[in-house]
Amino acid sequence: MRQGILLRTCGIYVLLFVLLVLAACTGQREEAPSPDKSSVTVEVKNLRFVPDELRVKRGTTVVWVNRDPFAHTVTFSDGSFDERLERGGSTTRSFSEPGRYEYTCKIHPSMKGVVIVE
Ligand SMILES: [Cu+2]
Repeated sequence: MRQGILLRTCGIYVLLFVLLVLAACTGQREEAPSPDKSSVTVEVKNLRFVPDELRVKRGTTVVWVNRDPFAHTVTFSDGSFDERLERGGSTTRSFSEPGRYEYTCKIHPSMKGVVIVE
Protein backbone atom coordinates (compact mmCIF):
# COMPACT_ATOMS: atom_id res chain seq x y z
CA MET A 1 0.00 0.00 0.00
CA ARG A 2 1.31 3.45 -0.90
CA GLN A 3 1.28 6.22 1.61
CA GLY A 4 -1.18 9.08 1.18
CA ILE A 5 1.51 11.77 1.15
CA LEU A 6 3.30 10.10 -1.76
CA LEU A 7 0.10 9.83 -3.78
CA ARG A 8 -0.73 13.46 -3.11
CA THR A 9 2.72 14.66 -4.21
CA CYS A 10 2.48 12.60 -7.40
CA GLY A 11 -1.00 13.98 -8.03
CA ILE A 12 0.25 17.56 -7.85
CA TYR A 13 3.04 16.86 -10.35
CA VAL A 14 0.62 15.13 -12.71
CA LEU A 15 -1.76 18.08 -12.46
CA LEU A 16 1.06 20.57 -13.19
CA PHE A 17 2.16 18.51 -16.17
CA VAL A 18 -1.36 18.34 -17.60
CA LEU A 19 -1.76 22.11 -17.19
CA LEU A 20 1.55 22.74 -18.98
CA VAL A 21 0.58 20.46 -21.87
CA LEU A 22 -2.82 22.14 -22.14
CA ALA A 23 -1.20 25.59 -22.17
CA ALA A 24 1.22 24.50 -24.90
CA CYS A 25 -1.56 23.03 -27.03
CA THR A 26 -3.76 26.09 -26.66
CA GLY A 27 -0.90 28.29 -27.86
CA GLN A 28 -0.51 26.36 -31.11
CA ARG A 29 -4.09 25.79 -32.20
CA GLU A 30 -4.09 25.81 -35.97
CA GLU A 31 -7.67 26.98 -36.38
CA ALA A 32 -7.04 30.15 -34.37
CA PRO A 33 -3.82 31.74 -35.60
CA SER A 34 -2.62 34.53 -33.37
CA PRO A 35 -3.08 38.03 -34.75
CA ASP A 36 0.08 38.68 -36.70
CA LYS A 37 0.67 41.29 -39.37
CA SER A 38 2.56 38.74 -41.46
CA SER A 39 -0.43 36.38 -41.56
CA VAL A 40 -3.65 37.05 -43.47
CA THR A 41 -6.77 34.88 -43.48
CA VAL A 42 -8.98 34.08 -46.46
CA GLU A 43 -12.34 32.64 -45.46
CA VAL A 44 -13.88 30.03 -47.71
CA LYS A 45 -17.63 30.35 -47.32
CA ASN A 46 -20.79 30.20 -49.41
CA LEU A 47 -18.76 28.81 -52.33
CA ARG A 48 -16.49 31.87 -52.39
CA PHE A 49 -13.01 32.90 -51.33
CA VAL A 50 -13.36 35.98 -49.11
CA PRO A 51 -11.62 38.16 -50.09
CA ASP A 52 -11.22 36.77 -53.60
CA GLU A 53 -8.47 39.28 -54.35
CA LEU A 54 -5.80 39.70 -51.74
CA ARG A 55 -2.79 42.04 -51.85
CA VAL A 56 0.03 41.18 -49.49
CA LYS A 57 3.64 42.08 -48.86
CA ARG A 58 6.40 39.68 -49.71
CA GLY A 59 6.91 37.16 -46.89
CA THR A 60 3.26 37.08 -45.88
CA THR A 61 1.61 33.82 -44.89
CA VAL A 62 -1.93 33.34 -46.14
CA VAL A 63 -4.29 31.06 -44.20
CA TRP A 64 -7.38 29.63 -45.90
CA VAL A 65 -10.11 28.52 -43.49
CA ASN A 66 -13.07 26.50 -44.72
CA ARG A 67 -16.31 27.78 -43.16
CA ASP A 68 -18.55 25.77 -45.46
CA PRO A 69 -20.08 22.45 -44.33
CA PHE A 70 -18.33 20.62 -47.20
CA ALA A 71 -14.87 20.25 -48.67
CA HIS A 72 -13.02 22.63 -51.00
CA THR A 73 -9.53 22.81 -52.43
CA VAL A 74 -7.02 25.62 -52.80
CA THR A 75 -5.42 24.84 -56.16
CA PHE A 76 -3.01 27.25 -57.79
CA SER A 77 -3.08 27.57 -61.59
CA ASP A 78 0.71 27.19 -61.84
CA GLY A 79 0.54 23.81 -60.10
CA SER A 80 2.72 25.00 -57.21
CA PHE A 81 0.16 24.28 -54.49
CA ASP A 82 -2.88 22.02 -54.22
CA GLU A 83 -4.49 21.40 -50.83
CA ARG A 84 -7.81 19.90 -49.89
CA LEU A 85 -9.78 21.74 -47.23
CA GLU A 86 -12.15 19.52 -45.31
CA ARG A 87 -15.10 21.04 -43.49
CA GLY A 88 -13.60 23.26 -40.78
CA GLY A 89 -10.09 22.67 -42.10
CA SER A 90 -7.37 25.15 -42.92
CA THR A 91 -4.19 25.36 -44.93
CA THR A 92 -1.38 27.89 -45.15
CA ARG A 93 1.05 29.08 -47.79
CA SER A 94 3.84 31.63 -47.54
CA PHE A 95 4.66 33.93 -50.43
CA SER A 96 8.28 35.01 -50.73
CA GLU A 97 8.30 36.03 -54.41
CA PRO A 98 6.36 38.99 -55.83
CA GLY A 99 3.78 38.08 -58.43
CA ARG A 100 0.19 37.33 -59.23
CA TYR A 101 -0.97 33.92 -57.96
CA GLU A 102 -4.32 32.74 -59.25
CA TYR A 103 -6.08 29.81 -57.65
CA THR A 104 -9.37 27.96 -57.79
CA CYS A 105 -11.28 25.12 -56.16
CA LYS A 106 -11.07 21.87 -58.12
CA ILE A 107 -14.43 20.71 -56.75
CA HIS A 108 -16.21 23.97 -57.63
CA PRO A 109 -14.40 25.50 -60.63
CA SER A 110 -16.50 28.66 -60.46
CA MET A 111 -14.66 29.56 -57.24
CA LYS A 112 -11.69 31.75 -58.08
CA GLY A 113 -9.22 33.78 -56.08
CA VAL A 114 -5.94 35.59 -56.54
CA VAL A 115 -3.10 36.56 -54.23
CA ILE A 116 -1.06 39.54 -55.43
CA VAL A 117 2.34 39.67 -53.74
CA GLU A 118 4.04 43.07 -53.83
CU1 LIG B 1 -15.04 24.29 -53.50
